[in-house]
Amino acid sequence: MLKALIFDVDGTLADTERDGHRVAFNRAFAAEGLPIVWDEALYGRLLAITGGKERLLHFFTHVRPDLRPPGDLAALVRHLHARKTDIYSDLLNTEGVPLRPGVRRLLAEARDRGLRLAVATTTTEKNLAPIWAALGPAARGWFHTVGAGDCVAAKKPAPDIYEYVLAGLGLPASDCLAFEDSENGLRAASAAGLRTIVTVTDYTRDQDFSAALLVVDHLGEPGRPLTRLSGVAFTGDLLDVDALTALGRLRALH
Ligand code: XBP
Ligand code: MG
Repeated sequence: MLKALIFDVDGTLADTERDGHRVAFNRAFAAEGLPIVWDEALYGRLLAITGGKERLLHFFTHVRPDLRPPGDLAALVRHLHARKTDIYSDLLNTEGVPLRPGVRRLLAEARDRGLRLAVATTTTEKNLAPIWAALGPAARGWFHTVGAGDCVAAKKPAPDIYEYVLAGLGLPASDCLAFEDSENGLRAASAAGLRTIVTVTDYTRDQDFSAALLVVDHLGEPGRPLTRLSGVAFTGDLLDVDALTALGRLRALH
């Protein structure tokens, strides 16, 4: 019996990586006088590392150690990431939040139909404020449980954040569906026992989603039908609660 929907944030609720997080990282580098620019292609590769602090550490350690400033790297990473996080909030508050197709529609219907909502994200909790604001004045209250960033020790693809959220929901994985955009996220949700629907992004469309229940380009809107890319044979134009309830009765592809 489908009782809850668990959403990833970046790439799933909103398309925030290329023009949001990436731009914020670059503005933080510039603000700190560092000669570093993460272009779209490089950032797409760096997204293999989840977590902004972990991504920065990976960059300075394994990608461009020649650009690593002198001194305590862990302290530099914490400082840079805090600066980036402030810039990111300002950026989304001024540029707007690119909610993905069908997100607002599905969240509203799920609430009307009594499904619990939750968030399971690697991003820093402070980065959720613009998302709540974009969804509506009381949107944070729509979500029964929010798991974000450092509330767990191991980030995606580890299952920790999804296990944290399932515990918060007080539901078994079998009563829930997860929504993700990336292979790291799919691996995390699958490892927590969750059947997962993937809505791909430009950065993730070529990743391995063979463990997903269903892979689509987006959730669909009236007049803007989704395209099924792989997974179970779904023929609808959009994913609504009735469609998800039917999908929730299917076993994931493993
Ligand atoms: C995506 C991530 C995050 C963001 C950057 O999170 O991996 O690290 O790229 O945010 P998800 P931070 O897809 O799980 O929502 O810099 O705050 O980590
Ligand atoms: Mg994501």
